[in-house]
Parts: sequence; C-alpha cells; structure tokens
Amino acid sequence: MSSSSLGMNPNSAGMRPNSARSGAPRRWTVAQALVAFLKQQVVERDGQCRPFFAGCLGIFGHGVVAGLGEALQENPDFRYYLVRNEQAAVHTAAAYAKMNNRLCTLVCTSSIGPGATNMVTGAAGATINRLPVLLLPGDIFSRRNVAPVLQQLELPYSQDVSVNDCLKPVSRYWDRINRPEQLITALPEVMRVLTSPADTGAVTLALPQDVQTLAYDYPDELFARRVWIIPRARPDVQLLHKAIARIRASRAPLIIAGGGVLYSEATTALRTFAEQAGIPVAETQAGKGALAYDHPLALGAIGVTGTPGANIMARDADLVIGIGTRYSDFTTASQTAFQNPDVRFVNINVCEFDAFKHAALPLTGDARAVLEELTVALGGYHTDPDYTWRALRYNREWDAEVTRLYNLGRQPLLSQGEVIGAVNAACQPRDVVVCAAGSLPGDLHKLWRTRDPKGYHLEYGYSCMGYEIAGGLGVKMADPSREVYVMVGDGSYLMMPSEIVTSVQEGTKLTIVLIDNHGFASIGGLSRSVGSAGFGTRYEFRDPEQGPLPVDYAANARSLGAHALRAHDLESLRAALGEARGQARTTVIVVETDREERVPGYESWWDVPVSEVSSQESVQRARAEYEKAQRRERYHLI
Ligand SMILES: Cc1ncc(C[n+]2csc(CCOP(=O)(O)OP(=O)(O)O)c2C)c(N)n1
Ligand SMILES: [Mg+2]
Repeated sequence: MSSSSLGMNPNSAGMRPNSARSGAPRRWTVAQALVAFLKQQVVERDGQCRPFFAGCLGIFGHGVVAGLGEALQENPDFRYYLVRNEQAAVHTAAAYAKMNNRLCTLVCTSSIGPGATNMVTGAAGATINRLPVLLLPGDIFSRRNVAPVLQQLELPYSQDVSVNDCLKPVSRYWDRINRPEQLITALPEVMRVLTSPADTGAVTLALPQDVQTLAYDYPDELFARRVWIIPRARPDVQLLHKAIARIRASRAPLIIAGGGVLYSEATTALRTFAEQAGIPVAETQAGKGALAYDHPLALGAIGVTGTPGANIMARDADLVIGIGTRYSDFTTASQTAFQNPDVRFVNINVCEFDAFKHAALPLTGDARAVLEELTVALGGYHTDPDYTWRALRYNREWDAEVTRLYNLGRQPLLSQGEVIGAVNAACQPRDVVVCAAGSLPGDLHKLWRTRDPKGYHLEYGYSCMGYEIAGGLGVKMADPSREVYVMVGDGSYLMMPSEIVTSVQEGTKLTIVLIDNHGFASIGGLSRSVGSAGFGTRYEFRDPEQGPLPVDYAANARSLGAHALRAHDLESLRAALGEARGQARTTVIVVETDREERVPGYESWWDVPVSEVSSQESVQRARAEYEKAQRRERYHLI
C-alpha cells in the first residue's frame, strides 16, 4: 500500500510522495539539488493543488553567487528576482504568502554577512505574523581552513557560530548544511514547518559557501513531486460540546475575527455562523475584511485602534469567541478590553498556543472546519434580538462617523482621514490597501471600508517601518489582477523606498500614497500623551527656526523610476488617484497632511509606561493618569 493511500499525516501537514520512482542517483551540487527539490513541492488544500514556491528573491554576494547563484541560473523556470535590500525581500515574500493565504511563498537568498543579518528583521516579521518564508543565506566555509573569510564574525570561544545564528530566534526551523547529504534530512523538515498552519513562519537553511558547490549523488526520489496536504483539523468532540454549552449560556457573546479566519478561507463560514447565532463580529488588524464593513453584525475594528461599538461590546461581553487571533495588546487594549467580571473565552485556533490564551476553552483546529461544525451543532441558538439590534446601531453610527472623518474639509492641509477617504473611494472592491507602521495603521483599521476579504493588508504584528512598499510588491506579485494601494508615512518611506526600483524592473505596478507630515505623527502624538511634547519626532533642522527639512519626495520617487505626482487638496488628490489608475508604471502620490488633525481613539487604552519620576510637570500628570488607567488591566485565569 502506498503512503498516499494511507493518507499519511506524520504531523499537521501530510506528506505524500505521489510520484515516487526510483532511478539512478543525480549527481548535483547542493545548490542544484536544493533548487530541484523546491520546484517539486506542491501544496494541496480542499483538493486544490499548487506549487508552493514561486521563485527566489535575493541579492548575491560572494557567499552565494557561485553556488546557489549558479543553480538558479541553470533553472530559469524557477524565477530569480533581484531586489534592492534583503530585508525588503523577506517582507515581499511574507506579503506574497499572506496574500496567498499561506499556500504559496517565495524563497529569499543573501550572501554570508550583512545580507544575512539584513534578513533578521524581515524574518521576525514573518514569524510574528505566522507567514511562511524560506531564507537561504550563504554561510562561512564549513571547511574553515581559509577563515576568517570576508564578512565572517569571528568569536574566540567557538568556530561553530556565524552571523546566521542571529536568525535562530526569529525562525521556526533553523538548520545549517555542513555536508551535502544533510540536505536529504533537512528539506522535509523545512517543508513540514513551512506548510504547517500551526508552526509556520520564517525557516532558515544556512548554506556554507563551500558546501553549496559540492557535488553529491542524491537519491532520485528526493526530486519526486511531493504534495503537502494542508489539513483542516477538526476540533475535539468533547471540547466542542463544552463550547456549545458555553455559547448557549451566553447572553452577550462577541466574535473576534483574526488573521486565521482569512488564512483558512473561513469568511463565508464565519458569516453563516454569526448570522445564525446573531453574534456581532469585531476584527483585528490581520482579520479586517473577514466580514464586509456594512454587514449588520460588523462592529469593525477592535482594541486600541477600534470602533466605539466593538470596544463597548467587548467591555460588556460575557463570552468572547476568538477566531484565529493571537490576542495582541492592540486587540486586548493591554488587557483592559474585557471588563465583564464573568467573561469567558472560547478560542478557535489551528495553533494550540493561541487556542489556550485567556484560559479559553480551546477548540484547536482549522477555523473553517470548526465554524462549520459549531454552526450545525449550535442549532437554534440566537442572541436576543435587542442585542443584534445594538450591533446594527453601532455599525450605522460608526459609518456616519467614518463619513464625517472622510469629509472634515480641513484647510489648508488635508487630514489623514480625508486622504484615506479619497483612496478608499478610488478603490474597486477587490483592490488592496497595504500598510504597516505609523499613524496610518490605526486610522486605516478604524476607517477603511473593506469589501473583500483580501482587500486590507496590514502588517501589524511587527509593525515594521519599511514593510509597506516591499509588502505591496509581494501583494501585487501574488495577484496582478488587483490594483494595489500602498499607504506609507514619510518616515516609513525614507526607511525603505528602494523596492520602487524592483517594482519598475518587474513591471509590478503599485500606487503609493505617501503622507508627508514631516516626521512621526504617531510617536509624536504618543510622546505628547506621555507628557514629553513630541521630543525627537519631527523632521526639522537642528535649529527648529529653520522649519521642516526640505525633502522632495516626488523627486526622490521619480529618481527611482516611478511616475510621481503631488496633491494638495481633495480635488488634486482625486485627480492624481485617477491618473495613477491609468498608469502602467508604479506611481507615487505625495500629499502633505495636517499632522495635528488626528483620528481620535474610542473607548480604549494602550499600556505605554510613563516615567515614575520626572522634573516635568506634564510627565508627572501623565504618570498619574497612567497609574489610574493601568488598574483596569486584568488577568483572565478561569
Ligand atoms: C523599523 C521601525 N523602527 C521604528 C519603529 C517605531 N515607530 C513606529 S511608527 C514610527 C514613525 C513612523 O513615521 P511615519 O512613517 O512618518 O508615520 P506617521 O507616524 O507620521 O504616521 C516609528 C519611529 C517601527 N515601528 N519600525
Ligand atoms: Mg510621518
């Protein structure tokens, strides 16, 4: 009996060598064997198969050019993309994987020193956001006789360490190939982790420069097409019954939809479940889009950057059903969000670690599979009609508030909310907005009207400045049929505008809306709220009398090959957005906004500790407020 007919499932991802054949061994270099293997990896979910790797991003150096570089050159069907920054490459790969609901990703390669450490930030972002990316950094010689090689970190206490060890804590699997045959046992582990919905994240396979080029007689079977089945794990029956009892007993349940809802393609199952039971739905950053913004049960964003309806209903809820959420502090409002003394949790999560958070009744399993079972098993349960009516009222009130913030009529500079409104209006339902750090994520979480589950792409697990353009590139590569709108602050833009060049090179068009507010509106506002008056957050000359720094963002974008436009009011912004839509090339629209005109917070709080002693009265006042607010933080232990 073949292993495929056994439905072999050694861990969460089943492995099926469905075209296993034996033949003569293949004499290939480590790098050639690696690429040949990657090309044969396929994932299958719900009976649909697709290749797992769509190519390789990277920047060559002496650490990979002769090994992996040569192998990639010999495999033109495994496309190589030259990027500008290795960190950006990892962001692009993670965004690509996120847009593909983790069913497909890109490989990233770098040389042995700074190129490899440049990937650490991207790897942390991918791992935190639970997105599969495969990193192939070159590594120092395994042979050692010529050490120290260029860019080698020498440590007096060990010869078994290189800068690639920095990737260990940010990788879900990490390995170093010191002998050619180690590839044979490492690669299945690489694939198991990357395709595991529970374990996925960055995976690092460090490739010593000399080992990459060594030839070896690899078993032919290593290069057979392999199908990795992404399972839809069902919940434990006993726990399901307990969860049903808990839901039936609840008078004020609330669903928190996280990224797992989208990755599991569970949005229809979620809507069916919510409608049948009359349970309102709030969304995290990663889960936004799980329910269309105008659905009567949609409360929109929850937490620090949440809507009043979501945060008030969370405060009162006696049952929180968290689906595919990590419960970050932005979601829990630093553990102040759930104030009902009797509140209990049911968590639906493919990852046991998340399912157990908040002492929840854990339904460990695939979001869609669990929701489908819950919907059937729950039968006729429905919340009080007044309760669902309350959700509808919040939804409509919030929409009116969004309309107000979209139309403030600010003069002479637009508010950020007005810019978001104009971009939202310029979007078709399937278009995608991409963002990561600054004040934009919070405003987008609150204000963006999402009409398609993949229409809202925020990297807010790591909130990494510089992700935006690189991430936009990954989104567009994943789905060229959609227009991609990257919204980016001037600070984030300056950190990594480089991938504009890659987007021009690849003909991967982005519309980049750059908000120029002369520095950090977000951290500046936070600084004021802790009594520190925005210290160190403005892009201005050393002598502030000289005013803001004269950075010409449009000229900068043009110099990188983009089409660039400036907008100064709603009319010119709408015209620029219209022009950008007709452009085939990446277009950057620079718009200056009023930094002080902020979208307020609603019914929430974020724990940012304030100095306990200070010579400044403003800090002392902020500390007193802080201590009061902090008392609302709760443990959820039963
Ligand atoms: C790589 C990185 N460094 C620092 C931070 C901390 N940080 C968060 S937002 C922000 C300012 C972002 O400025 P900008 O992009 O102009 O957005 P704005 O705050 O003006 O909306 C900083 C420094 C971060 N998130 N990422
Ligand atoms: Mg800014």
